[in-house]
Amino acid sequence: MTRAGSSGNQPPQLDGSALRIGIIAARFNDHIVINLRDGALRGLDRCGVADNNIIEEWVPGAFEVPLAAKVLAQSGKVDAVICLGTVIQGDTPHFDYVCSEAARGIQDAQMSTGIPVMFGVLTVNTEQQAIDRSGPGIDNKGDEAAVGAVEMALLVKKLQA
Ligand code: INI
Repeated sequence: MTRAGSSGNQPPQLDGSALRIGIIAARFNDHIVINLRDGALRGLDRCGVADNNIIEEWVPGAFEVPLAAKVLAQSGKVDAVICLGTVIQGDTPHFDYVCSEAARGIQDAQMSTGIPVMFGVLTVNTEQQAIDRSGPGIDNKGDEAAVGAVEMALLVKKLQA
């Protein structure tokens, strides 16, 4: 069944021209995260978000992303926040702690602020999996998170109106 305004997993046409969007990106594995950031900027551009309505800040690692995202969401300066990072499985349980706290903290940031906070953090077993998810196409997870941020920001505004 096709529902009005949707087709498969594609969001309806999104007009982000009046939106202000934040990006919080983790420097750890920045050779991957920079490509997620570029993907996010492409996604925002396709949705009509103006360059001067984008605030971008970097933090040391994925573990620090939730706090920065929450403070930015609380600031009143943005309508949604895109969180970007890359956590790659290593030899110790560190991976599990960083992933689960990043995911938990990001969900907490959006639930406690009422501002959409998108989970564009790769949690992968190998570097190749990260490379495959941060390429130039629309399957780039930063791009995906950006389009989701615009969709959610517009939805929250509509529901609040
Ligand atoms: N941070 C990441 O963003 N990705 C990782 O793969 C990673 N690993 O593997 O350790 C990582 N660790 C750093 C962590 O996010 C914090 O910055 C650090 O623990 C200081 O709080």
